[in-house]
Amino acid sequence: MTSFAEFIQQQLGATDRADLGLLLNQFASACKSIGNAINRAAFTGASGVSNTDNVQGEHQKKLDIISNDLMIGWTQWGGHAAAMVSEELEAMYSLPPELQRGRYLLAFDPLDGSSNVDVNISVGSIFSVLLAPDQHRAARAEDFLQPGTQQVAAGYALYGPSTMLVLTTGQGVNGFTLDAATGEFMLTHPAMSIEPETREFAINASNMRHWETPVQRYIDECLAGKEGPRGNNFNMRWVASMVAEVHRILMRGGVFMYPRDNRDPAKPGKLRLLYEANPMSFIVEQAGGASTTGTQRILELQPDHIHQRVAVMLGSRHEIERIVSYHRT
Ligand code: P6P
Repeated sequence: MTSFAEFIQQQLGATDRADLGLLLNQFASACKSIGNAINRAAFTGASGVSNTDNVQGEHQKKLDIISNDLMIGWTQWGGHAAAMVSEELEAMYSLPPELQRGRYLLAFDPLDGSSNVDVNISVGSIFSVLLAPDQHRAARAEDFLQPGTQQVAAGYALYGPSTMLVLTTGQGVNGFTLDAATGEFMLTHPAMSIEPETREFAINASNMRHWETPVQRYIDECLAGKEGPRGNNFNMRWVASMVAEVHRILMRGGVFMYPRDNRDPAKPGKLRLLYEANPMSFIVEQAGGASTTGTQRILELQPDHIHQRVAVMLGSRHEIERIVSYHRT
């Protein structure tokens, strides 16, 4: 069975992006450390909340901060990172001056779904990699404001019943499972692809009264079941952990929706574009799925802020096409 390091060597070793392969190995090490910190939190006192909020105004868990520190610590030393953006940091993270900078911009959510971590429900880490536009100068925050189509790699770790790493470098999607006996991520899910059809959707139904009409119509039709216009019964899931939802969709199809709602017209959605929507959209499209705001392909959006939020509807292509058609009528 192929290890993550062997796979990266095969996929990138003989290309002009061997340095990206080294960086991805550092991401893999960071995810192993984060998974270990989560698994041992009950013994180390790392459970529970810190007394701080992040830029999103969310109460930070101690593990949010620990995961952020681990993600930075593992990736900043290798000489491949130009700068970083994290859900947990308001400003762009510039590398300490004594460290060698590389050509890759890293954007990540170090612990996604962390509201689940203290109740032992799956959480994850999400990362996105872009090329720095000018490698002859220190990176600036505006360098991160590239459409998702510019990503050179994206991936997530899922800390669930098993710890997995799922990755794309633009050549399909591959899944790796951590072998605790060796500490290696092993290629267990090659060439992952999303079923174009599905009868399963994921949305936080408690927000129903705030949804816009096309979303309300789509969900109502799913809920109407066999007797309704879809002529089929549908199933619903909501884990409140995007990584877990996207992984389920990769494994058995489905639709994940976090639409904009009419509570705050200035707020186009909850999820963040640079380190949640874009990496997950890259992965989903590489696996044959689709990802939209309802009216625009997410990967084509031009970001205007490093913590910009966006509506997200992604998954099985035929269902996403239906949702987009409802936004046109
Ligand atoms: P809600 C986690 O905070 C997250 O960013 C995603 O992982 C998840 O899908 C969503 O928010 C959950 O949001 O409003 O249901 O708690």
